[in-house]
Amino acid sequence: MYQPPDAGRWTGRIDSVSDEQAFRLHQRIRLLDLSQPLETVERAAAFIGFACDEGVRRNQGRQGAKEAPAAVKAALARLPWHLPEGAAAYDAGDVVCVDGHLEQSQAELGIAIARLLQHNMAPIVIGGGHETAYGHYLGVREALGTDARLGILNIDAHFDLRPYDDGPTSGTMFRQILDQDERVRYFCLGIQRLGNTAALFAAAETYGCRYMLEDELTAGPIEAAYEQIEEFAAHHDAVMLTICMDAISAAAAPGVSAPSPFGLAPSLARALIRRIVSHPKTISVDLCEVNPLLDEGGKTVALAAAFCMDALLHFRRLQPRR
Ligand SMILES: [Mn+2]
Repeated sequence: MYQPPDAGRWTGRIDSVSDEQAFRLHQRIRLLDLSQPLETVERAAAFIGFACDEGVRRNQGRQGAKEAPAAVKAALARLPWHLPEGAAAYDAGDVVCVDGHLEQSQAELGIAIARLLQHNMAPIVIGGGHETAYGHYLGVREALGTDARLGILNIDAHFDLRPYDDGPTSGTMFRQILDQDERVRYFCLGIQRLGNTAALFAAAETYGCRYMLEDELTAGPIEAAYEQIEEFAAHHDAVMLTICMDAISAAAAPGVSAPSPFGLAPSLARALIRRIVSHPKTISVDLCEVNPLLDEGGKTVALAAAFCMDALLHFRRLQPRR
């Protein structure tokens, strides 16, 4: 289920072969094969793909998100390199889902993410349907140990708190996590009133979820969101961020399973991502639900790549020591 990184994905325009100021990500990316022994590194992040949309299929959504890791990495490759001196970015390959074995592939993703964290690398997970977030959680919990208080921040139009009596899907992850782990709290940013039934709002209440609606965020000021994020992080030992691209306005992100006509403006989501990723307690990020097959002119993929690059540039652990 694990595929080592493919050097062939990291290609693009070359302005100079010697002037590092002119380099793009494809000229600086390092390949990391997780089937080999790893070294602990300083100031590094690693992209890992989760080529899976079995959860979307089970959730009766529109499939295609399994194509996102390849598409988003190809778009990332072309972006300019702006990391500070001494910081490194790796491509750690992809975990794929074979024959609909969602649960096994989520477990495999968890193992990969735990290894990255244990070797001091900040994971940037490129989903996949939002079921990616469950594998992401498994890896984070494994690396943290059972006692740590983990805060999950989700930028999403949906709670993803559906019952999973018939098995996990792309709409059940946070209910699964909250049912099994009393050391987790969940905060969702960008919820759409029309994207969730009254039963799901009731489930959010029952599970003690904190949330901010999209219209509340859009009305601003953004400092109100920053304050809530800060207060949430203060109650936890570590924070993981998960980004569901359907939280973004359908005008900017049409390439998703469930587009949101009134989704967040990209610049507002970017501000939230920067704020969360630069928080010292944030250890790991995923970005999910990009569907290249439904995209228009590649704009959802380009936006996803920009968000991933923003995460890379804002991780506290990649900054120079002061
Ligand atoms: Mn979601």
